[in-house]
Amino acid sequence: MRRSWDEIQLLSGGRWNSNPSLPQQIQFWAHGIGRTSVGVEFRSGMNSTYPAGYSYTGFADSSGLFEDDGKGNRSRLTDEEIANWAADLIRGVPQSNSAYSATVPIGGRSFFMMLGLTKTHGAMYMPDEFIDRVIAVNGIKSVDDVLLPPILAGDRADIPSDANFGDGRKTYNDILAGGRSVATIPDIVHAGSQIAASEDRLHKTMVLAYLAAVYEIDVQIGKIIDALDANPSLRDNTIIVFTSDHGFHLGEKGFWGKQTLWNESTRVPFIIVDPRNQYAGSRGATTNLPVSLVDLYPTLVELGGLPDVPLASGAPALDGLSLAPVLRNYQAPALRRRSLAISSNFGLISDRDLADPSRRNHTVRAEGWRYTLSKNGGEELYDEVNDPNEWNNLASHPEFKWVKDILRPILLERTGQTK
Ligand SMILES: [Ca+2]
Repeated sequence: MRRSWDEIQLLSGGRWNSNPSLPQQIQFWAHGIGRTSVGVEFRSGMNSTYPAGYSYTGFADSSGLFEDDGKGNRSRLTDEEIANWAADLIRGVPQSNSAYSATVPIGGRSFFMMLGLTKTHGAMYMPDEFIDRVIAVNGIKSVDDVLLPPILAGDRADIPSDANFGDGRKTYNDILAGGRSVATIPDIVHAGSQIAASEDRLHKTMVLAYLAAVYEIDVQIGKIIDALDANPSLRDNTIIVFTSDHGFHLGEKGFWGKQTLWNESTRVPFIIVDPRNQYAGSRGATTNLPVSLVDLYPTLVELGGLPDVPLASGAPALDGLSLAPVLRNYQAPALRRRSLAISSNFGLISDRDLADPSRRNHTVRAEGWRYTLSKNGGEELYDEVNDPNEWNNLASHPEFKWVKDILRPILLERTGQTK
């Protein structure tokens, strides 16, 4: 089994929130932005762990809630605080009077800034202006006009009983706590993670709130990008990465939430912008290459021109692959045969075994296929080209055994799964 910086969260100690320390390479890069002895601040709306020796100055409210006096005055969202802080720093505005911390304006040397925005995390409780904007832009007259994602009745009939989703009830509770659009929520909470067809209107309301949260994020990112564009010394040489830690079901497979091993949950936004990139053919392009968040670190090391990743004596190589070749040529022929994305979850909360990494559900996404193996040996196989909704589980079809024969050993080797 290979273990590396980027798989620590998956494999060490059975703890799923043990984020690894920022690698030394990036620490070096980060020098100069902050005011601590190490030199970086983490600004996040989430109460996450952070490397020893770093200052965490995130905002205490991880819920994203806000106060509104009903007269057009509201407190700023966590995301707005973070984006404003970042934009000011990029503009060179001195931060000594900041309510949160004093920081040194960046400029004149390399820097690494990591910003964690809270939305689209629950609660799905958004200021009216964001909801109203989504309604206006999409020409929606009422919540009944909201489009729902494609959902196949009985979709889960062909998957193993022990697969594949996490426990979604907390998400519903978050929504409940949020108020606004779901104040009159019916039985959906009691239905656990399932969305019943009769609850169409509630479902559409939830999707609308989610879209408003997406729009809110878009606004904050716009502020940061505008600040970068206005700073000539940073605009043309600052690498931007936008990503997330997971995707989200908006009802697909009867599920609202995260922590499944299907596309809706395992896929993340993943945008890399390197304004120095001279290969214009890749600019704005997208690729179907399966990539993974473990690729981010080697990618940043290469794009930043940092020395190769130092590994302790006897340590295995990193699992991630630098995606710099994709920026140079988005078809990245050299990467195609090697790139895989592996995701894991614990399954239902009542059936979790946090002490044993081999007792989790794992999935591997290769180009064109997904193969999933549950901790009890249940299998799923999807043809991602002809069945992008992952509706037809092909794991028991003899004609696709050849796919399993390729992907199953890879999944076993990379995850320590034994069944
Ligand atoms: Ca199905």
